[in-house]
Amino acid sequence: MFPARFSRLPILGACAALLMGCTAVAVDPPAGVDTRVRVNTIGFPPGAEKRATVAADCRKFSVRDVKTGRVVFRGTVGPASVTPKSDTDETVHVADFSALTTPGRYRVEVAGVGRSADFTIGTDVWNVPFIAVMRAFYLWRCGTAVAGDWNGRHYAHAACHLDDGWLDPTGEGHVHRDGTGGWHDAGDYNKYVVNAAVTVGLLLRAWEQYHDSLAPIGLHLPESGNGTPDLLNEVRWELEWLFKMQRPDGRVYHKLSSTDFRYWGPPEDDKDPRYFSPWGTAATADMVAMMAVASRVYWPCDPAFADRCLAAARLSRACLAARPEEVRPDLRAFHTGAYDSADATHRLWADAEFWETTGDPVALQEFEQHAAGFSFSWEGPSWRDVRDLALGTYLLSRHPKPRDPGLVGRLTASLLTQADAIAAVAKKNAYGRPLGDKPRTFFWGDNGAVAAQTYILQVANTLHREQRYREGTLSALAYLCGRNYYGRSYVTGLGFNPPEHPHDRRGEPAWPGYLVGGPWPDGRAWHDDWRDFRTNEVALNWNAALVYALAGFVHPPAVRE
Ligand code: 9MR
Ligand code: ZN
Repeated sequence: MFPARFSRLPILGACAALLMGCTAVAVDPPAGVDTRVRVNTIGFPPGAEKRATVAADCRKFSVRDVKTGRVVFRGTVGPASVTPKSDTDETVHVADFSALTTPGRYRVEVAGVGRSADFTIGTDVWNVPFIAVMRAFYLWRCGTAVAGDWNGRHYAHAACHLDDGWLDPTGEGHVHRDGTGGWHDAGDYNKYVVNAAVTVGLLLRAWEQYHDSLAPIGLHLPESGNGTPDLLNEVRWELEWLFKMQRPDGRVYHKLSSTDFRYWGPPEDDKDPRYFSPWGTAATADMVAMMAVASRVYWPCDPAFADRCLAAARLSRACLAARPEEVRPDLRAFHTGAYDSADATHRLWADAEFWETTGDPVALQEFEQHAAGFSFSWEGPSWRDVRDLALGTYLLSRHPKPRDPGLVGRLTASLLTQADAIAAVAKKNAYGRPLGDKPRTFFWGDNGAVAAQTYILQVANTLHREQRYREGTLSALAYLCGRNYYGRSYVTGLGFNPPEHPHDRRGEPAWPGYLVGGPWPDGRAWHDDWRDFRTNEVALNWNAALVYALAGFVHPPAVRE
């Protein structure tokens, strides 16, 4: 299906190297910027909606071309909107400059208030963020040395956690088993299958929906230029670890972790012993789903690897078939992340992916039977609930075998209803935040959920093209990149005044390309403080959702043949 495109990769690898050196999104010094003028500080595609939020009394605003010094747009802010007490308790105005479509570098100036940080209007504004946020996965690699440069700084660590790990908590005795490799989960260095699953699911869904624009994007990986597109090279690093989490009987260990979060420091100096946990059915179902998707996605570039993936999917599927009852992992030996969730949506996802890859009629029958009880979510895929990945696979299916038309109709309606509602909330919210501003929309990892909501919007847009779905996704990106209460980017190394002190055991300066968890329990509760793991940690699942959102807006550099 893809080989013709893959053959261009060596040329495009060079483009990637160029992009890595790009300074278009260099961090501006905060001097001169009034953070009451809040705008997406990465930028806007020329034809997109463009809004800033001003948390001050004001009327007139203008947009200035940073290079020429000329004012290129004048406008009047919209009527004051008072956001509810549950959000940020402010009175704000919205400045709309969507009519400005000329590529360039600009800032918003508000009479009597001050100016925003600089931003870009251009077709390819999201390319470099995509590369940085995707490369963050490479920098998360465990069991190997990693290195990279960003904004003039060098980031590196030596090979880590080469002793992973011990089987004691599984009841298999004091036995060593190879569990090296994979990605660290977050600010901590543990490895959890269930969080890996929603991550791999989102990354491979980004690939399935947007491979035309993603295939030429190089990530400057050790594997770059091997004929496999770099997004797939990076995800394979995790898949190779996931094979090691599967027992010969198909059961999947839930995690590989130290017993507590005590260690803080470079990963290669972490000598705390690390253990496999007992297995669970959510992780086992996730293995089926991930390996089934991988098998069809990798098939065009590496059929032998695709076969390994399919064999792994079959093995865990057989194990699940024999265990219809839920098995929650026994995590009593650990005080680290639990990621312990009910298995129903994970099993649903396993059926959907297994069917899509193999056409297995039993998987289809099981999926259609169970899907009857599900609709699309509001928050998008999460480690706790992967129903959206399952339902999305069914609706986007390319499988020739007929699906239940009644179910397709009902799920399509559910998807479009949710997408319409999310887009409407994003449009109405003073900061363009698609989760809205009610108290229950501020929770652990809400920035990740803002990014994950774009899954609903972009799957809807693929099935039923609507400008408002694209605008909803751009609104989510704008919020995360500076149009928020803080007037700051929530992504390390990108945009204006990004987090400098994330909760990340690798320490400072902050490693680049990571979305931090976000404010909760209300909109003013984020702290750029490394001790605040509740609002300022980085994590695989949140970054994957951001990659997915960005993937819809990547424009590959023109290819010279
Ligand atoms: O993202 C997780 C969030 O939904 C939970 O409420 C929270 C507490 O259990 O844990 C979060 O995940 C953390 C994980 O447990 C350990 N690694 C860091 C993760 C991000 O904070
Ligand atoms: Zn490691």
